[in-house]
Amino acid sequence: MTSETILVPDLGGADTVDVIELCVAVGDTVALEQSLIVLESDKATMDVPSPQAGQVKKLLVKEGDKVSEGSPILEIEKSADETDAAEESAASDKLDDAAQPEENNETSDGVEKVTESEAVNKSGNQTESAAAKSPAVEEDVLVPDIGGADAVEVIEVMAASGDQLAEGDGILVVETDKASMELPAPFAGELIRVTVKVGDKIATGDKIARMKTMSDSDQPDTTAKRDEKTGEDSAFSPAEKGEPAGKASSETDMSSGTKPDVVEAPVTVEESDEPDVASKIGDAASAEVYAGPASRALARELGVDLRKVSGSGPRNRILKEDLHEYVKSAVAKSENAAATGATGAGIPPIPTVDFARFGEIEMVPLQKIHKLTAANMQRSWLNVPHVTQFDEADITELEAFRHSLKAEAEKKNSRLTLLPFLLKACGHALAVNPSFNRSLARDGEHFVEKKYIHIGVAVDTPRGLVVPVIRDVDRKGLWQLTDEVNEMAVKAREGKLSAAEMQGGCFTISSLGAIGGNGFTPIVNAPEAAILGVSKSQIKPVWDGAEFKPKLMLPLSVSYDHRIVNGADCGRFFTCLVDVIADMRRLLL
Ligand code: CAO
Repeated sequence: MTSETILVPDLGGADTVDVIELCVAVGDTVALEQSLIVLESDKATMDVPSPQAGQVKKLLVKEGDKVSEGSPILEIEKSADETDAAEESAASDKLDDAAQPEENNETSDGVEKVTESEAVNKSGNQTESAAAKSPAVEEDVLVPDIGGADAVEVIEVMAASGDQLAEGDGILVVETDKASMELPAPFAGELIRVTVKVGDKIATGDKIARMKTMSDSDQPDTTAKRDEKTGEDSAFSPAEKGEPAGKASSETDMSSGTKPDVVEAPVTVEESDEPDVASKIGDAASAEVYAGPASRALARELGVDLRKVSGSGPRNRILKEDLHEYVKSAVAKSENAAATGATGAGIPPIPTVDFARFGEIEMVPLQKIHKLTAANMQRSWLNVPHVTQFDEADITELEAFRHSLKAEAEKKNSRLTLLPFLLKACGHALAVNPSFNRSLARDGEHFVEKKYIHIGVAVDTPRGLVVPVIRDVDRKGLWQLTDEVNEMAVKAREGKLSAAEMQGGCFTISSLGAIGGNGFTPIVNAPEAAILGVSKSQIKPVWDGAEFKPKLMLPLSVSYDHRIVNGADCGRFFTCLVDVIADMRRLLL
């Protein structure tokens, strides 16, 4: 095993650059071409990939350091395989050299070496020929040498038909697995059309656009335009050196012969009236995306749209930390929205309306109880597959019985309403139909069947809706239930209920009987299995088999969680309930 010091490669003309990111630490095992550090000049970044596999022995730079070509970056201890391969390769190079001492245009890995003039000719991005162009000559713009990458993906189209481009202005942004780069206009002129779209794969020599050259007098002030866009010249920008984009990569030769990743410049997507271009670049027109290959790779992995991320690096460069922050805050936002019921996950939000446009409005703040109710309702509505069944109970005899007890209740300083009777009837129906006294276990594998019967009662208060729970309903007599309901209703209206008094319910009764209505569909108070809605009783003609008789009928509705109980279960529960309400003597059976 041998150690090797990795040096800063050719920086494409930049004197000194900043080390802005260390991608590895001492002891890390790195693969060939794995990013070691990220360098940055005034407006471009570059990953330096490892020229060999091995283990990082020593870091010779830290973030914030200034380095230049040839500066030592780190020491790598080559793996045994690497060392053997390198020795074999060196031996074979010696043999090859002996056979072909000169004019060898290929590197040992078969990549063609391209000289500057050859690159210009091959790429078709002939800056020199553009300079000599006569006015208004149309010419295809081809993909320049992109540093050995087979095919790269077009990720952004930056210019639109009719744009007047200065030499070096970006037309496209392309991306490989590890790097992205702008493909610039090879000469100043008018962009006639872009012939590729986002998602296309393109390679060196492919046509990407057609441009019309301009006479010297028509040429925009390139320097001024460049300054406006990025602040100043890029030390890394191949276009500004009169070279095809990506040439810095193709010509950069590290000590090992491995090329650094393609230079990356900030990408400015400008607004355009051109509809096809607008759709290509998405809604975030004019957004600036300035991120290194490592951040871009992470963004892809996390599924983050970089245009939505604010960069905290120099000149707003998007760092990996920014992506982590973005994801963290997105998760928090969505959880918060779900908790307050503002919007459900994946549910399209209700459009915002400027109500004041239509008349006078007042902003009434939500109390905590409103927020909690909204969140609970939303959670239940979204999670529980609701079904509601309706029926009517004949309460003629029950009401007669209740009224007969009124005087007795008054003596007890109590108020006997219909509700304690309904509690008693529900307690019985739940005991007889235990599937209604279940909840779904969190593991999704079990029902939790409760051996107690605690029933919540929805109470309308000036602050909002609360649901105190009456415990062991099946074991309590009517007078005790009456007292407890009255006491809970008073506490609820005075805002004196404790949290414990609102917990542990198995089933809920929501009575709007004193208020009115023929029927309604109550929302299950999840994780309970069902809820009873009580509406206003009315005298109705009921056929008894021989004649119509006036009966006091109580409209009832039962909403249930169809994951816990099915329609037949509800039919049985409901029949049991209606029967016992109609004749309370059944409680004795
Ligand atoms: N049909 C016709 N009249 C009825 C009735 C019904 N189903 N239920 C009650 N009444 C009338 C009767 O006249 C009764 O007086 P008498 O006992 O003297 O006959 C009177 O209303 C009693 O009403 P109440 O509201 O004082 O007492 P209650 O026990 O019926 O109800 C409570 C108590 C706390 C449930 C109720 O006050 C309440 O807050 N209900 C609202 C619940 C609610 O908001 N549900 C909706 C939840 S989802 O938004």
